[in-house]
Amino acid sequence: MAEARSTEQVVPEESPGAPVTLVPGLPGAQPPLEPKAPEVGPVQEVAGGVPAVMSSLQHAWGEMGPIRGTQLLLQVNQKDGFDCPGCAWPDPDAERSVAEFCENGAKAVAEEGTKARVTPEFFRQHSVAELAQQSDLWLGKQGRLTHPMVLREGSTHYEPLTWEEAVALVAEELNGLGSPDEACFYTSGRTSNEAAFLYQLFVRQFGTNNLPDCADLCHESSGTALNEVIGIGKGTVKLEDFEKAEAIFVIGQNPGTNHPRMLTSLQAAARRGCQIVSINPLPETGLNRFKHPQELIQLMGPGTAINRLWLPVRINGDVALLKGLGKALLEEEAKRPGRVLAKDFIRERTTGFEAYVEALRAVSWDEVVEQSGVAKEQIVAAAGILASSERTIFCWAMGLTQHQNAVANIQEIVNVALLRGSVGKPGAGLCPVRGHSNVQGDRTMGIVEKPSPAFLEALGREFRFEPPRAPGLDTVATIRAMHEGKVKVLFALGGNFLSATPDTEFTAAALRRTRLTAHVSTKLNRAHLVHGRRALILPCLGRTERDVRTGGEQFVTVENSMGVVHTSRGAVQPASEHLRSEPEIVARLAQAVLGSRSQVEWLGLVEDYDRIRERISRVVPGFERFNQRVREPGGFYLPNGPREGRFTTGDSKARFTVHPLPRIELGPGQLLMMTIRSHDQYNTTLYGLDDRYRGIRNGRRVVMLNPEDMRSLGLSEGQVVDLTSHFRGEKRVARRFVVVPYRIPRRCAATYFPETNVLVPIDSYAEKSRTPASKSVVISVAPSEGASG
Ligand SMILES: Nc1nc2c(c(=O)[nH]1)N[C@H]1C(S)=C(S)[C@@H](COP(=O)(O)OP(=O)(O)OC[C@H]3O[C@@H](n4cnc5c(=O)[nH]c(N)nc54)[C@H](O)[C@@H]3O)O[C@H]1N2
Ligand SMILES: Nc1nc2c(c(=O)[nH]1)N[C@H]1C(S)=C(S)[C@@H](COP(=O)(O)OP(=O)(O)OC[C@H]3O[C@@H](n4cnc5c(=O)[nH]c(N)nc54)[C@H](O)[C@@H]3O)O[C@H]1N2
Ligand SMILES: [Mo]
Repeated sequence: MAEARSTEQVVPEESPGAPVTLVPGLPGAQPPLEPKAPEVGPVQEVAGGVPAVMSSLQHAWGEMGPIRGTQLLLQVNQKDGFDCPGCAWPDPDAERSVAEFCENGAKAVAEEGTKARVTPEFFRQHSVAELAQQSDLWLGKQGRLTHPMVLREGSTHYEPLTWEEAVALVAEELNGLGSPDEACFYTSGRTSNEAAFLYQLFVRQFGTNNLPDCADLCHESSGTALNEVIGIGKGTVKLEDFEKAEAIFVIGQNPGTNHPRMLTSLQAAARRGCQIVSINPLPETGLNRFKHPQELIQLMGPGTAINRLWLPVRINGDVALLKGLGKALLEEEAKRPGRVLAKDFIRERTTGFEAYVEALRAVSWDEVVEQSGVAKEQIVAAAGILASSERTIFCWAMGLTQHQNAVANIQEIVNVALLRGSVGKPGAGLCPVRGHSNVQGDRTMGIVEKPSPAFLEALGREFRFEPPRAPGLDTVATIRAMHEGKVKVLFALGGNFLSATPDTEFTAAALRRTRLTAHVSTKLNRAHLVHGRRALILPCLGRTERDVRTGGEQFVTVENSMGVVHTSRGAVQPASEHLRSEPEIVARLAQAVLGSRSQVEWLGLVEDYDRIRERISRVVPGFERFNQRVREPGGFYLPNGPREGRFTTGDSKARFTVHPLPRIELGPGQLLMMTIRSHDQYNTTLYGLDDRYRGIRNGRRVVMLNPEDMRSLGLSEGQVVDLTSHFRGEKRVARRFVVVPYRIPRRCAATYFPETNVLVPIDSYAEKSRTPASKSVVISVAPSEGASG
């Protein structure tokens, strides 16, 4: 790599809100510095409650007005309404309340339903360079995109163009490539099943499997891990299992902020005596106490205690901790033979038990305690809860999937679950809690760079073509290939490719080397401002909006975190008459790019989405009679062998696996940093600048540190520091973060994404799943250069 790897930001002294840029003359790729230091107050003890209600209404009414705001909120997650564009947490199968949303769902709806508009006039007034100086919050608050826009070569401003011109431009670039593999087609997880299915069909007919997606940055580690050991890359529980569980482990997940509706299930469980254990470096508020914003009586009282036990694991200490749980269960079994391990289950339904036990014996308690940072008594207490529970659910999210040893993390959870026979029976199982509302469905529809031969076979048969067999590029590989000039066109169906991916300056340089970057988007974001030789913004309908075709008013379908496929139907007028639905955009593109090379009736398919679903039903297993079944209220469950007690591995057995204890060497003064979400963001979209539960307001450039570490590093509260990441001799710097003392284990640090993505090295990713290790960044902290405090 000849590339200069320092990401030192050029910051003019006199203006703290100034753009951050590496390359003079080019717009900054990172969010600008903040004009003021954030305010830091006490951590909140209770999640939900009146503040959550107030915040929901503030966002909904503020962006949409009281009438439209209320109208939209009443449609969220109703059986005939639209699927919340927030998270992928499922809706109850049976009765739903009139208000089936949460504070952060309300924010997500407000963000899309806003009355503000980004029009051609807006782009005439603001150059790309000017826009790049604005904060992410400001960019989002400008409102919904209304027209297709193009940034021509050498131009400073986006200009409007017609859909015909836009589609022709993409066709010209794609058809001008030396090979179809010189283009990559990214997907973000809000894309519906119908759009995703057409999109992958188009891409494969074009001739490549280059389908990177946001799952690569997210739960890919879970999919890879589970596929290997239970035979399906998805979770095994249903929502109703939460009503039967005797214990629930919540590992590396912050549901109070990212899946608030999960707190409803956890609260109900806690009230009937289910024991909830959280494994997390931080004492996340949602796992502490919860007042349901929809229960008026609750709002007065102290709320429900959620956690029975909190294990403050060190960042990436989970393999050690989970091995500790395994050891404690074995020791308990030795004391009470036949009472702890699920002997019959292990003998009949699993392989690899002996090797696993042997490996556990080879690890000492000292190592477990040292590496996990958790005392033996606490681990034994958690094992006690496991041993006394006949039905245990294990939930996890990004705290486990974004490490170099992420696949091992998840397989160690499976090991512990198998010891107790806790997979494939009611009230028990494995529950990777997904992020984007249809990220799981997109994968099911074939958005994957390494498709199975069976899938390609079925696709080729149905559409009478020969799909490409060579594996395509995932997200990290796409960035590398653009950087090396091998990929020349990046097309993105949703998302924010610049700010969601690791190594911001490296990714920016990669994007700038392309011939075309094109984004199908609802809102303006930084990926529109760091672009190829030409750039396109293609504005689309959102979930909340009516989608009327010649075949009548349409709905789309999505798959939630628990494998339920259901409908989503828009409720309000589109933000602009120039918006097109995602399926239509894909169809028009395919028509223009493929022309007579494709036999597919592209434009006919999108006049009535039943036609797309009909084709899906003939290609994707589990979607038989799709159109009929999805019209049943609440939708239908996809088949899931392990859930039904049938492991779909080659030998029908679940696998115990053995993993070494990971060792991340920290040099003197170095810390391990996780990049996490605040309460006021949806990935790269900022709803506001507060992280209410963690007591941080009006700013995001903070670094949370243990007070003891602050002392030993000579840092004080409120001090302005620079963060440097260290990876294989490379250094990356992010400037001007404010030190916040926090209850976090020693030698650990927490910052918000995407501000610190600049520190996540492009080559630091999980083994096998290649998910960026954005929760294991080795950093050092030093007083900011040129900062007076
Ligand atoms: N409001 C809102 N909702 C969202 C999102 C959003 O941005 N905003 N994003 C959506 C998406 S795409 C996703 S994937 C999910 C993300 O949902 P989460 O996974 O909850 O998101 P993060 O903020 O990344 O939180 C990770 C949690 O893991 C902990 N953690 C970090 N490192 C470790 C570790 O090494 N071990 C353990 N045990 N814990 C660790 C952190 O302290 C934090 O509590 O949420 C979805 N829902
Ligand atoms: N450092 C660090 N990096 C991370 C993470 C982390 O924890 N730490 N988390 C990772 C995770 S889990 C994920 S999932 C990724 C997220 O990565 P992405 O999915 O790429 O990013 P988002 O911020 O969710 O995308 C927001 C944009 O999507 C567009 N959008 C919104 N709704 C729609 C729609 O209905 N249709 C279309 N076409 N566009 C729409 C809007 O224009 C908006 O600006 O980020 C990852 N990056
Ligand atoms: Mo995600």
